[in-house]
Amino acid sequence: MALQKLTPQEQTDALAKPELKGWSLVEGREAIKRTLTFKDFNEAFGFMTRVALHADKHDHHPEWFNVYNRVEITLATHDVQGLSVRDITLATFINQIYDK
Ligand code: HBI
Repeated sequence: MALQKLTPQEQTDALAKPELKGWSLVEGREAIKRTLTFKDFNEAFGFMTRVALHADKHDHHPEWFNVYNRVEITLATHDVQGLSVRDITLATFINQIYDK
């Protein structure tokens, strides 16, 4: 079964779930975003390292920006030019380690 693009309803339903707390749709793009803040750069980069290793293992990579203790993350699936279940799964993982 090929990777499917999420419908608008599926996007809305996914974002309403508690496991996706803090995530929202990007204006004008089929993507989701969340901004995370940490105690300092060391904590932020340690988080990014954990996410990076997980992303590479699952072959699904974030688009992100980091300055000091702030990490801005955007998730989308290039292969479907939109959102897929992979983005929901990665966002859930990110929340699990951030919201600990
Ligand atoms: N990461 N976010 C994201 N979206 C993709 O479509 C994607 C990826 N990482 C690797 C990947 N696709 C590969 O499967 C193909 O591009 C080769």
